Amino acid sequence: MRGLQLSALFLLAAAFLVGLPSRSQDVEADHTSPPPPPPAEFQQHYGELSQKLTAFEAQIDASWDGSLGSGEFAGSLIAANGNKTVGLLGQTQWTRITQMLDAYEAMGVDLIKLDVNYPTLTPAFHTYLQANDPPLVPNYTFTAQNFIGTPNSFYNKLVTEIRSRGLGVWIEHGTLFQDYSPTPPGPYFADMRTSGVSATQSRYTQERSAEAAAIVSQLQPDYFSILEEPTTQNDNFGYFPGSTPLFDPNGWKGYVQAAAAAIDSAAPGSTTLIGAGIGTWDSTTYLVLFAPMPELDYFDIHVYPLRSLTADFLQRAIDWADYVRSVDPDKLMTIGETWAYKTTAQEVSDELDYNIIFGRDVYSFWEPIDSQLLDVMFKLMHYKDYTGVMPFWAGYYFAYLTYGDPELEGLSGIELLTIAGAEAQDNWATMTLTGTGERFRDLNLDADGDVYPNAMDNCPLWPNPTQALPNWNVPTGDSDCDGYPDATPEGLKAPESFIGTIATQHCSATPDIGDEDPPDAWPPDFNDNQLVNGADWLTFNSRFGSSASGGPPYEVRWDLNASGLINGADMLQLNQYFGKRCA
Ligand SMILES: [Ca+2]
Ligand SMILES: [Ca+2]
Ligand SMILES: [Ca+2]
Ligand SMILES: [Ca+2]
Repeated sequence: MRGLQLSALFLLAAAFLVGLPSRSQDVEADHTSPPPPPPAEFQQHYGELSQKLTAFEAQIDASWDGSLGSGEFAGSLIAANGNKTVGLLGQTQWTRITQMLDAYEAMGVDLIKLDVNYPTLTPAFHTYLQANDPPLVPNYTFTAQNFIGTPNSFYNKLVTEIRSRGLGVWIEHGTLFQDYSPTPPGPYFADMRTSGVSATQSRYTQERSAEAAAIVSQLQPDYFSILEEPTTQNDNFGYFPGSTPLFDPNGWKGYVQAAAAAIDSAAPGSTTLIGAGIGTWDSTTYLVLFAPMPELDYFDIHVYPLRSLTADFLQRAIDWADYVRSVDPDKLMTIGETWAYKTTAQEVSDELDYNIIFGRDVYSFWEPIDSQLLDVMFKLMHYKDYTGVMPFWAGYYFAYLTYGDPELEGLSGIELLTIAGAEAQDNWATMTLTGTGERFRDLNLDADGDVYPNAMDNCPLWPNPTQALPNWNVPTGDSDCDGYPDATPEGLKAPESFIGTIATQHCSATPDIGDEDPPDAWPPDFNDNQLVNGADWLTFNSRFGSSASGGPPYEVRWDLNASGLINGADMLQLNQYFGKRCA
């Protein structure tokens, strides 16, 4: 199904997300206002995606017990996209990369994923480029050591930088895209193919597995994906006469074995987890071949289209995890790339115009879909115990464009991506997030340290590692779950912002009476002894009947319903807490 090779082109387009000047500096990213509704042109698309995500999320909710595994989201380091090759080497790009790492750290991300593309690390490729006068940067020195091999080589330096921040490293090894790299590999691959299928396979295996060995032995990533999307690798390499691909599925299995052996030999005793995998649109032949391989610590999937007319690609993320573990119970599962692909099921089943499809992602009206995909991926990760999940199109954490903006009229998908990418770059430098970026952050940050990230914690500012609630009613908007909302009244309850208590603290620090300076933490506990009883009730006596308009002894601290009066209605609120303790 040709349409489903699209994800390869997602990678390609990512090359355009970084390092290019903004062509339209006055196009504003829409990161403050709520996203607009989908325009008529995309209502069908939006409706199908929303319906599919909602149904799948409900399916997980019905089966998952809500407990969290060890899985974590990875930040997609698009600033260092491997297709940039020599474009990665300058100081300007280094600044962008470190700014993106700064942003990820602030968003609570602990694992960074990057792609490295064959033949960027292969000396013979650089020799070929030099001998064939390619359109490269002036004064460029043709050597693979620009990228790996010394402490100042780009990838050595990058991994050192990531490690120095205490972040994990996940590297996926792919193949450069023919037409979209500043060091086009097409002629090099064509030259290789002239030696015939068998000799080409041998040389490809030797060169690429040497790169894999260098990556693992020198960079020591936590995860190394030897291979993903094998059909994309065939496309990128180009075909022999008669449309013969570089490898068939068994040939790719042989490549994975050869690369794993080269890694073992170069990095004996390495603790890097080794994986390989396929897109959920790829043939299950690969699944059956790879699942039992002892060389692989993990099986990886890419998830882009949600469904076609005949296939449910999200469901495969459940089914394939179950299948792999039925074959090898010790095998880990990862999702190396995902994003919701903005198409109808009909379009996925038909041929697609990639340039048009890419351009769709840029609009802010998709924000609820992108955010919901993140929620779904979080739940799927913990439900099926995926150890790592990387949402791919990280630029949309930082900027979207506005649909209908006249400045964007008539632009191609790639042009739209370029503009959105430049906006994103500016915004990650200043830590400006879209709603999607805020959701990603809140799915990573765990403010109260109880393992549940803020977005999935029923009490984000009260440590409750079992998610058990206190034995009183918790209104909406009550982050510390002390019974009073943070900032917006709920029923008869004034918010803590009105009462003057601490909206981020559930309970007083000690059980001693009156030993803590105001403000109090728990509204019904007036003497900060972690207990609501008659002593708290008695504090009303001297203020009873006072009003805001009449002045003292009125104090907002006792006006628990914000009525402007301190009376029986406020005292009655203590009933539901009477005799109860906070902790
Ligand atoms: Ca938490
Ligand atoms: Ca909590
Ligand atoms: Ca409080
Ligand atoms: Ca008390």
